[in-house]
Amino acid sequence: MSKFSALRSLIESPELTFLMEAHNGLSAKITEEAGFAGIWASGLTISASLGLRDNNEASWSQVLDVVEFINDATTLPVLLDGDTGYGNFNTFRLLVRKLCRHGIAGVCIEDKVFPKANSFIDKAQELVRPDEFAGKIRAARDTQTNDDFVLVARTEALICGESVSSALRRADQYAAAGADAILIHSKKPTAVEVLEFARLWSGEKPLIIVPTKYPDTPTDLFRDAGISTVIWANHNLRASITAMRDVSRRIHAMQSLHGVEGRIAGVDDIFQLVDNAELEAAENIYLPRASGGRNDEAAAVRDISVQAVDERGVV
Ligand code: SPV
Ligand code: MG
Repeated sequence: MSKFSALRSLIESPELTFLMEAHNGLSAKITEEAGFAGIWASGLTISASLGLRDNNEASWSQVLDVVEFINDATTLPVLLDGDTGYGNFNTFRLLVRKLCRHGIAGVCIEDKVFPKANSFIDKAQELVRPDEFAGKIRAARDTQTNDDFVLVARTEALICGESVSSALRRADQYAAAGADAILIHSKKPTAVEVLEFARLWSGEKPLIIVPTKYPDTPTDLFRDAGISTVIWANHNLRASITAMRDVSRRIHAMQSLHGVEGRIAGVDDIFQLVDNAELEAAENIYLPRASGGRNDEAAAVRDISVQAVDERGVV
């Protein structure tokens, strides 16, 4: 099964499915190791791991570079957080063409104005006209070069203070324009808004949620509401920030590694995650066996030179 169809089956499956955040190749590998079936390549965490803000400070081609590393590092399908599509319909269709070429299984775009700000930043955010956003969806559909490429339309209507009915109207338009699924985002501390949205949703297309701000809602409530997919959007990065702060502060304070070794992953763990064993096996296949590699070749050249010198009787 291709990564495109793997993501499509996850999103369309009647079972509740989960996508876990990754922001680089390593976090993608850890996500796969944990047992997840798909990856959310988060705009927030990719930006932050580059030391940038979630305001489109990284260009779309820089994001593409990162998502290629993520995709190459794992067998899991990746849904890229494509923000607003990095501009108008034209930049978005260029992105979609590249994503298809690189085997990235899907993209999610949101109906805010470019450059966007993170949904949880406490300041007014602006939506684009729904017909303009629908045009982006249609442009992507006309551009994708794999039939199973997944296109998720995210409405930020609730984030921008609009009503559930306004969010539903937008979602209807996006579904009609060809989106495969609707992501309904909320920053409320409970799931009330998204559950109300799900109750009133036609069910025509699968629903996706990001429960970052309502983390204590029991997952069964999402299941019972007919949600298709839950995205755990930033938890690998946040966990690594906590761990890196802890070890950095400890080593700085102690001026020593004493007591640190047992608390962190070993160097062997790194070798295992990036699959050093595969390179060793490949060396056995592809490097010349008898010579044992470069050092032996260099030694052979030295032997020949010494022999030549001997024969001239210099030594
Ligand atoms: C992201 O992970 O970048 C998202 C989700 O878009 S949120 O940060 O909640 O907007
Ligand atoms: Mg984002």
